[in-house]
Amino acid sequence: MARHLITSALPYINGIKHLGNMVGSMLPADVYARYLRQRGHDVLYICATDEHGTPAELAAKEAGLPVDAFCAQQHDAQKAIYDGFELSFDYFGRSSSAENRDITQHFARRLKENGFIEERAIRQVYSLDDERFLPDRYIVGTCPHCGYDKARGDQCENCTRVLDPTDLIDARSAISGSSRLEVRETKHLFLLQSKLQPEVEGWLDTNGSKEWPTLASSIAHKWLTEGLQDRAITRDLEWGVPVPADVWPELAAEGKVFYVWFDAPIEYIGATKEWADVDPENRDWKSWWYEADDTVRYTEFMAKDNVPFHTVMFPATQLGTREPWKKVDYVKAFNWLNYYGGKFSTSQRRGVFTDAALDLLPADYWRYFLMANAPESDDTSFTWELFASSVNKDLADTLGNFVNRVLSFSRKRFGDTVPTGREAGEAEAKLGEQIAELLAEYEEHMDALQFRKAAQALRALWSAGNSYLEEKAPWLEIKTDQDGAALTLRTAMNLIHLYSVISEPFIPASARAMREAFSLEGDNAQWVTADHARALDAVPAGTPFTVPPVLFAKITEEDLESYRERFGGTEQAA
Ligand code: B3M
Ligand code: ZN
Repeated sequence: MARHLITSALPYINGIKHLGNMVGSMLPADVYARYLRQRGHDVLYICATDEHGTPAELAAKEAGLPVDAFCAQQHDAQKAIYDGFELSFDYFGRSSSAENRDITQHFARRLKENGFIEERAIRQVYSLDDERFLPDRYIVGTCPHCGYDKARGDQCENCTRVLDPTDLIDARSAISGSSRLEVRETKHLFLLQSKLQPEVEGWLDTNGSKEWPTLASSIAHKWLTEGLQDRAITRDLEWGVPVPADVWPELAAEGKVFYVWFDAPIEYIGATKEWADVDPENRDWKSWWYEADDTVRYTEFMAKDNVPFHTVMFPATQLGTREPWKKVDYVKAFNWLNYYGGKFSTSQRRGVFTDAALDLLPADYWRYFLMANAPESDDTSFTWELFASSVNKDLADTLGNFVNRVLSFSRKRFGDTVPTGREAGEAEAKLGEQIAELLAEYEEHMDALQFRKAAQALRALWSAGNSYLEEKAPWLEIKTDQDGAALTLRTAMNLIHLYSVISEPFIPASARAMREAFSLEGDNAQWVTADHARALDAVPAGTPFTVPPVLFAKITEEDLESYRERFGGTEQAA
């Protein structure tokens, strides 16, 4: 048994997330966490809302709320949606917590003591029309590297290069659009990443970044090849982790706070402490993060634009403390999920948002579709047509129909306990072999965090049940061989139980409904061994069962029509 620390990139507080955000971080992390728990590992899955920074301040202003009240409200709103998606966080914290403030300040103190933070006077962009300093991401312009014309002052969304606002061509304020910008002098703290570069490189090379998916390791190496720049880690904002006055009295008096990307990754630790502070007697945050031994394996989930911060900047921050903080072992990064080939857009509300998705259909439909089509090796597109066909074919026809058909037929012919019938024969032995093989394949992909392939293997397991049923055709068998039909149905019911266990990471609610059809002791969700799977005997003859309501309703042509109308389809593609 290993200890698995899992984090997914912290959803930003400024609004409800779309399905692209969901599939690029939280959902795969949840699937992985559930799988590992079922296999008996000690799992700690931590996430939180990322609450600091300019977008939070601006969104609060727009909502007419003080920023702390806005964040509290939005945190609850996001949390309710994630509960709806059955994300099984061990803790869902807030980067504005006291825990994160303390740990962030601690990090800054240590970095300063070790010579990795320096105070520098910088010239910063001030917008005359907005009457304020403009944070990097509120300056937009053309990327000098790729020519993208909506690049932000901190990073180009198109080529993922990290930028400085002064790099931008034709810079203007993202708030007012004004280009009456002037540069004024002000003091800020800088993280001396250039000094930490060799250590970060050393760490990356010795810590198995070679096993990471290419997407993560290539972005990390590209960043290092370009050379790490020292980076300002403070901002002139009202909302954020204050610069500690004991170390930097002048900056603290000016009200400077840390840059959101400085405190956000530290919140992975902060939220773990929030989790522990709920029940300090029984929960220990330090053993996961500080001097953690080899039994702790740390996996991070994120979309590709977040990779540089996690593979380079956060490790640099950790290394610079000269303290034994746990660093990431495996980075699972995702490409974009598009909406009909164009971008999902939070600001333009283009695409499907997580709240609307849950209003429309149960979480399992989304969970399954998103994971089966996860943008792992490439960007993928959400279309309603693809979604409907995946739900109808895989969930409704292959899995749901199997469950209902087997249980209803058996009840009709043999009553409401699992029928006894004959001993398993050749067909069952063959099925058992096939199931054991497919299960091994499924496990291999799950262990490798290859979710599309895992979903494929899962589908193959569901299909194997259908083939067996078609081959044995108990509805015909029963006419001449009662015991044979009973055996077939008993075997099929054991498949249903097996499916309920192995489908749990993807579709937890439906898996529960399937399992609860059988009156067995305990919850029986623990993973099945190959032998167990081969024997197909978890549900003995005589076990009472019920027929659950239809597991997955099909999406009809009319449904499709109405979704396309409500959410917009191809015509809006950018
Ligand atoms: N909040 C994701 C984003 O807003 C960012 C992730 C932080 S993870 C430490 O793009
Ligand atoms: Zn670019």
